[in-house]
Amino acid sequence: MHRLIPRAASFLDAPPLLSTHLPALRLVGPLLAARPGRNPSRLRPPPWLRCGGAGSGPGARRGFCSLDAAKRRGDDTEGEEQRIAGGGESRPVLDRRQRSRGDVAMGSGELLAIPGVGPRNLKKLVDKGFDGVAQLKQLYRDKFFGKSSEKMVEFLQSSIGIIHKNHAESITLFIKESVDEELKGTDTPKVSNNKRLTFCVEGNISVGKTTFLQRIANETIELRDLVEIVPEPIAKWQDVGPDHFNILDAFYAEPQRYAYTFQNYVFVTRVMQEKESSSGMKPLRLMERSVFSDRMVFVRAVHEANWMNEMEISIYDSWFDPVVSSLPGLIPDGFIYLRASPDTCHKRMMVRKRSEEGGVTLDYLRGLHEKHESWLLPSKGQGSGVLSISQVPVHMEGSLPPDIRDRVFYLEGDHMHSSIQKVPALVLNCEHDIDFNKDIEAKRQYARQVAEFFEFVKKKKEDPSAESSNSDKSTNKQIMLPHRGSLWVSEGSHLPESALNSLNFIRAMSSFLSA
Ligand code: TTP
Repeated sequence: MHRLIPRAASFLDAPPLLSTHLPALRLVGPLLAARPGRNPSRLRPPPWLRCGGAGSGPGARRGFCSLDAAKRRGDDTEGEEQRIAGGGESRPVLDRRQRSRGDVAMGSGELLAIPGVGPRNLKKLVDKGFDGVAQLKQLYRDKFFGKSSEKMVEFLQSSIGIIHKNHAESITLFIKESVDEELKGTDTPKVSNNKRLTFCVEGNISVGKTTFLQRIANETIELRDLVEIVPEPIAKWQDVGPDHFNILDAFYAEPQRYAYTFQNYVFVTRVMQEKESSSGMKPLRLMERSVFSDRMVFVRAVHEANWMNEMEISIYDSWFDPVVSSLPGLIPDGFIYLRASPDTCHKRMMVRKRSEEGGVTLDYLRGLHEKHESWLLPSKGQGSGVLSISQVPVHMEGSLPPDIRDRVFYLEGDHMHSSIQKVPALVLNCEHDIDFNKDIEAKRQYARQVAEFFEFVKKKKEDPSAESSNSDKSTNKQIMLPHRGSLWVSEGSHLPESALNSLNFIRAMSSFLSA
């Protein structure tokens, strides 16, 4: 949204030297990848440039159209040693493969079809007992299914001895896609769906949720194979029915008239979207917003502004609870709160200039900010009206990686919606603008933290008993009381700004560029 940067994105993981040549690389990516000495993983073209039609196997889906191309990439990955001395050219792929088959176990020849496996890596794999693709797939299923690809990459490097990270990445991707393909044809989707986790990305208007999802979740090795992204259905709000009504626009033009209608439609589109995205294969589903931000933030705001009257809020609440309770897919396993000041969000909103939002004031954003804060951040207020959020239980803290230890909170309290009691929330500081094209490290740090949070939540889910037996060890236990019309409110004072500053999770992010 704001600050959307032209999508040369998949190259962003390339080292700076390469990234200075992005346009050229994008145009000739596949050709370059077929040349010896190039690094195919880094030069992989973005998804929209990949070839789709040539075959349906994993090799074909990897972006270079055919198994031959995939083989070329594998060849290429150990390209230096394959060059004909002095000539700077490669031998035909088959020559090399035929020769190498003589050197290693016959059954392992199929491993050479994996991009990233040339004679040297083949030998290393065989030496470690991986005689064929089947063993690698088994390894993936046993140890890495549902985890970040990075884990298998690390394993291939540290335990098998594959030196180049891009080789390990290529092998991982190939094996992962092969297994995913196989699972599609079996009844295992159910299994993987059970294991699948859903996180919702929250934050004020214009904070950067869409950018976060596109640039961080979609384009980093830590996350891209792991997550399926479900963007907010704004397009549906802008184009309703055969007459193409724009209900977002109608709401902002006449909020009193359309607040209820709009919030109702927002909810309906989320339900439809949840259904549409529910059969995905990837272990992590990242959704932009949730029915809970609708309720905890926007419905509260429009009610406070008297744009929704008592009757309307009562009607909303009368169906909200029962519908949410009957649709477990709407309830996330975790929240990721992108946090920035209302001023920053306002500036970003001005830059992006979404036509419907011309009348959205800084004050309105301040109100939304407060509501996000009281919902997703720890609060130290006392007495009535205090939203309860706790630090993670002491015994769980140890399993939180240091990077995110201070930024994970549990939502809980007597009047928190029962469906999201104890759901953890990761708070990420998004106050500073990041140039995602330049600050690759910042981008990867975001991705790493999300991946770590994902691992943490996954572990927690696998061992829920440990948590419940220790839930009394949570700290900061407080109660949030309902306000008129059973709206959730928080009147408690929040943690002091100095404490929140400790949420500055990327100190290294000093090189942010301003807008
Ligand atoms: P956001 O959901 O905040 O989406 P965004 O595109 O602003 O996010 P970002 O820039 O961070 O990627 O809001 C979309 C628009 O819809 C915005 O004008 C606020 C409005 N809206 C409501 O009025 N009520 C709601 O319940 C929701 C979810 C959005």
